[in-house]
This record gives sequence, structure tokens and C-alpha cells, in this order.
Amino acid sequence: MKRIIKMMILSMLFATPCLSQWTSGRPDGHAPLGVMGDHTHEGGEFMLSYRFVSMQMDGSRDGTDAITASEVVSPSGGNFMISPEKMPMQMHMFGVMFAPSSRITLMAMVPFVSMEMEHLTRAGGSFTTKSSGIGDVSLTALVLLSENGSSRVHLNAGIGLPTGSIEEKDVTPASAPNKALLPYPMQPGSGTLDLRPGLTYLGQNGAWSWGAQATAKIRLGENDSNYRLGNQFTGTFWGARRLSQAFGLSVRLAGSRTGNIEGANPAFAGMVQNRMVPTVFADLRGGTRLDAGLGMNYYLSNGALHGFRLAVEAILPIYQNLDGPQLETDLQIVVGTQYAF
Ligand SMILES: [Cu+2]
Repeated sequence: MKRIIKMMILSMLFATPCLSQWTSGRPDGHAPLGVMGDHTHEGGEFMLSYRFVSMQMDGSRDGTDAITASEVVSPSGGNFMISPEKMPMQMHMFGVMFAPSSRITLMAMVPFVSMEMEHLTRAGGSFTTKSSGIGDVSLTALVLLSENGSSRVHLNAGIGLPTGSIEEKDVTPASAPNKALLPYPMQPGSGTLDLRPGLTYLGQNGAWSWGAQATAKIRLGENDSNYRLGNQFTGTFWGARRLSQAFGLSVRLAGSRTGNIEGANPAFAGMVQNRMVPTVFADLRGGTRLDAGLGMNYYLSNGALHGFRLAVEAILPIYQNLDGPQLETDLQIVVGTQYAF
């Protein structure tokens, strides 16, 4: 009996380092790419990252029901003068992480966005507006709260800075040849200081890893144009399997609730009165959604490019219930690279 116990203790001791010590040094040691602030670093480590996000919005919804652009502009339907039809959006997201200690990792994220919106007018015409620029920069302290062998929990204490413009303009048929202020979803920034709190849990065992993260964007005050964007609450969890030392696959679910805009830009008052276009309505911005992500992580654990990662995640909607008419999101692709040293 004593020998059996001794052997059990010995086998546990030997099994412990490979089974139950959480490590980022494996392909699934980072979350699926669409998750931000998912991991902390060891003291003294740096990480640079770049993500390219492509988002396709095509067609509108009112609640969970699809509504066509012709219905949105029809006097017997939505009764708007103009309906958005499509909105392709691209984002380049640059990130830096630095860990002054193993307990605290500091992270800065700088987004550059470019958007296009295609519209249908009641008369049957179409036109496209464009905007681009830097979005809201975020600064986050990731604080390791607990580290218990194969699992860890950290706090995401972040803020969003109002670095993005809320005054982008472009030519529309009604404004030509001048430029007019573009509606809410075409503005790269929020114009407010935001709190971005969150909590992240990570676990690993054998070839598997998993995690969960809850985050929020809480808008503080009101911007210079007398409104603030809706607060946003997101919960996501994922599971990943390492298929080799370098390669891992992941599945993820993400649910989020976005509130409507509080206040309103006075510049849109006349357009709201004339039911010009749904995108100038402060109360047609909110919604609830559930998305599924399928991802791939590639990690180089040795050689000259040690610490180099490549990852892709495709995110598809499962459910969206929008205060509409509002454009639905059809597909998001995130491609990125990370390098830790
Ligand atoms: Cu990192």
C-alpha cells in the first residue's frame, strides 16, 4: 500500500510539469485571434502584434427578421428616403504588449479603420460613401489574479481614448458638390473616454486548452457632438486543440449586447425629422448577437523565428436581433501575426 502511494505521488510529480503548468509556449497558448487581451506575459517580455480584420455587412434586419433595402425605402415599409445596402469594413490593428513583471502586462492597441457604405435611394438610385482613419486607441493593464497550475485568471483593466474622428464627411447626392457629415456607423471614433473592464480565464490540459472572457465598453460622459455610443457587453468562451507542436485549431462562441446611442448629434436633427436614412437615428444602433468562430493558430517554438505566431479566425453570426432597420453582420475574418521576445 505504502509503495503504491509512493508511486502515485512520484508519477504525479513527474506528470505535473507537462500536464498542469499553464504555458503560452504552444500554438493554443494564445486564444483565437478575435479575442483581445487574452494572455499575460512573463516579466520583461515584449510582444508586437498586427491583425487585419475584414467585416462584411450585407442586408438589413429589423429584430431578427431580414428586411430588404427596397422595403426600408418603401412608404408602406420603413418609409425612409435612403437605405444602406452593404458596408464592407477593414481594420488594421497594431498592438504592443510589455510585462514589467509577471503579474502585470501592459497593452496598447491602435486601430486604423476604413469603411464604405453603399446605399439605395427611394427613386432607385445608388451611391457610396467612404471614410477612414485612426480609431479609438486602447490602453490596458492585464493583472494576473490567480495562477493555479493549469489555470489562470487575469483582470483586464482598460480604457479607450477618443482618438478616432467623429466628424468624417463625404459627398452624398443631397450635399453634392459639398461634403456632408457621415452618419454614426461611418465614424471611426466614439468621441468619449471609455472604460474597458474585463475578466479572462484560461485553462490547459494535455492537448486541449480553453478559456472564457467577459468584457465591457462603458462610455463615459458625452462627446463634443452631444451623444455617446451605446455601452457594449461581450462574453466569449472557446476550446482549442493542439494538433502538433506548431499547429492548433479552435472553436469559439461570442455573445454581445450593444446599447443604443444616448443623446444625438444635433447635425442630424433635420435628417431624422425627414426620415432620411436609418443610420442617423440614435435609437437604431443597438442589438444582441451570438457569433461562432473557427480558428487556426500556428506557433514557432524554436529556430530563428522563435516566438513568432500566425493565426486566422473566421467569425459567422448564429443569431442577431437588431434595433432596426440596421445592417446585419455576415462574416468577419481576422488574420494576424504576433511576435514575442
Ligand atoms: Cu502578448
